[in-house]
Amino acid sequence: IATGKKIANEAAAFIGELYFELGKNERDAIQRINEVVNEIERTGAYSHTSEELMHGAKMAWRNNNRCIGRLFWQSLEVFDARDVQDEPEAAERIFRHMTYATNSGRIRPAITIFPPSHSNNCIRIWNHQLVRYAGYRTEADIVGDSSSLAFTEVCEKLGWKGDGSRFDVLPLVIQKGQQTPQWFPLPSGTVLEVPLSHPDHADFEKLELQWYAVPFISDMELEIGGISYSAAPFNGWYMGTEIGARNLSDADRYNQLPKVAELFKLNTSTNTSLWKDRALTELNIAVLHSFKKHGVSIVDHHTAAEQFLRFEKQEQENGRKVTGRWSWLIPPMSPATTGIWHRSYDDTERSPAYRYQAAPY
Ligand code: HEM
Ligand code: NRG
Repeated sequence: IATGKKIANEAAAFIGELYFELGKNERDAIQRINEVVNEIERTGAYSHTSEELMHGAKMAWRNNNRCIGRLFWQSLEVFDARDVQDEPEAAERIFRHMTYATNSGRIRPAITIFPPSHSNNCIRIWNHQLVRYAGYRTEADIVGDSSSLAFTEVCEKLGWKGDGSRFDVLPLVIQKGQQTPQWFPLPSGTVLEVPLSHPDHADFEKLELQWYAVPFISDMELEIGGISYSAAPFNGWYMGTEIGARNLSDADRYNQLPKVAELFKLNTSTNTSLWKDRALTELNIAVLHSFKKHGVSIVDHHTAAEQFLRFEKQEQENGRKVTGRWSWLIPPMSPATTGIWHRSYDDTERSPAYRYQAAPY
């Protein structure tokens, strides 16, 4: 009863907000709230209409304090997969999402929403992102992406085996209820990758670096009006620094700054040459150049920050407050060159929301 009361309160708040935002009739809102409260009393939960699901997923993006890409929240494509009954069917919907979103490089933001947590058909995707590179611990060091070490072991225990390269794409791992998870290789056509080159240094290709085109976050919960969706993978496009200033450059990830410095013959014997900063700049130039060259959507951090300031203005014009987490919104390169650096943000979390959930392994 207590949890029913909590869901009902959250449902009422969400539906009130949705009807107000979409400029709908207040009496209809009250009627829908009554209907939902009844359903909760009868069954302990309620089912979202397509409109509630679609707008709720968009609101959750708009509410995410850590996301700099929120200007485009209204353009999210929502795939309703609440009818999915088993793991192979879920995998098939995911592949369709990936093909739609990748769109040969003209990336389209999208989300696929699977049955809610209270459903018998509830599923959980074990991958952190739908596309990620494996990480292997060898005697000497780590090959591949160190942030995938634990999950790579899980995949191996399930029977998957990678080639052992630096860029092995991990399989999709889906669990229904409390059953043993099933794994599926990603069909080659669903994964677009970009080999990295530099606009004015031909030898950059010798580093043999690459990254995948689309970030699909697949381990976060989507909560809308008190209903939790434990599988709701979503994607936008990359901001260049995510790849160039973190994934490929963090010392505990691909650690490529010393390699880039060597290629550009920088003086690595002293910090005061700022070789790390110069290497970081060249690497990030290569990321943006390569994505552009291969026709894959990407945004640089200056443009993304400008877009975020436009988002703030747009929200203000619509009478909504913008919340944000400053430490995540500022880009990891030259942050003080962006307007975000010079502002402060209220980090209050609002619902609908994308939230972290405990790893299933
Ligand atoms: C976080 C950019 C689309 C939801 C972030 C981050 C960046 C970013 C740079 C910080 C990531 C990090 O530091 O690891 C973008 C861009 C998009 C986009 C350029 C292009 C359209 C989306 C979409 C959604 C979304 C479509 C959901 C519908 C989130 C969430 C986080 C986040 C939930 C926090 C992730 C976490 O806490 O690990 N975004 N985003 N973003 N974004 Fe976006
Ligand atoms: N930094 C992570 C991805 C986090 C989400 N970033 C986005 N999301 N751009 C990485 O793989 O580097 N998105 O939905 O577009």
